[in-house]
Amino acid sequence: MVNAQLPLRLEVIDSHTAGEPTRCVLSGGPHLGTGSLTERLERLRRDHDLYRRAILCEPRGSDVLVGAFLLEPVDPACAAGVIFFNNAGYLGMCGHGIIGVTATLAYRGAIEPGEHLIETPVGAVKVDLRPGNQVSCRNIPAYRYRAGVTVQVPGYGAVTGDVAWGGNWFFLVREHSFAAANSLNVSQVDPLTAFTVEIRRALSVAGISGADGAEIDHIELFGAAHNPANQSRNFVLCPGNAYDRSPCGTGTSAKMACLAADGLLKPGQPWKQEGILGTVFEGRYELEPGQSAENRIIPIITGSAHITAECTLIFDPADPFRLGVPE
Ligand code: PYC
Repeated sequence: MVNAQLPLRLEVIDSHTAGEPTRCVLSGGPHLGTGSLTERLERLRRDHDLYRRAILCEPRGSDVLVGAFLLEPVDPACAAGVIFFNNAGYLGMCGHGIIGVTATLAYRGAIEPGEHLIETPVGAVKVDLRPGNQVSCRNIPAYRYRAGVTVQVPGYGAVTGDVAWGGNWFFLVREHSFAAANSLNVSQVDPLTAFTVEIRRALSVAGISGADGAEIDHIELFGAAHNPANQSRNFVLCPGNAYDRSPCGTGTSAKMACLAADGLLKPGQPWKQEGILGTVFEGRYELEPGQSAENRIIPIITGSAHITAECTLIFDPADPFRLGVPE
């Protein structure tokens, strides 16, 4: 780790999507060379992880922030490439983040309303920017990997859920005591976090993973929507133990993949997913030619973002926490 490589200043734009913040790094990030975004992500993780911590961790950032490095895309048809990161590591895709990045590109005058492709390490997504920073994102394919998996969670008992991919790996739980008590409320985030952290630990101990042994790093609980206009409410635990303030774009994608696999949601049918703050992502899905809803779906997630800051991060060489508070 070469600390001298961190610049003195970095330009960022902050936004929030349905309450969940995104910090977009416009320039001055590490030189990651050429190659696919997956290759560049590996270089970032291996050689330049100090950027992630310095930009996102305390005292400059917080556990809640998701970062987005803007990069040159490989495919010239794409408007930008992006690698998402958080206090714990890197994300394949990020639904609220891609909406925030799209709003940021529009704020900078880099894109006009209409359709654009944005490259991520897990594939290109298509965004449709409309007035008011309303963005629909045609996500990468989502699918349910395993249905009805039961895990023994110490202190809580048996918990059953589905394992699904929506751009990140999720364990999705419908039946739990918080649903019965109708308490997917912001006042309950401490017990909800404690419960979901234990579920994630239990999945890891039991060797329950996504495809190819991938870690299930997001846990999603469902309950009744508070607003009858919506279909469901969720609580989502993110990898670094923060909870998603938005309804989680990749989590809503994973949810629709499970509903589609169970025959409970048809192509084109709207799914309004309420998050823990009551904000909403509107989802629907399409099928690729030759695919059935049991295999994989193409989720389309709509939400809107607001720009909250345009600023310069300063990395004072004399600052003992220049690289973030050590974990
Ligand atoms: O919206 O996909 C999402 C997301 C993932 C983690 C935080 N937000």
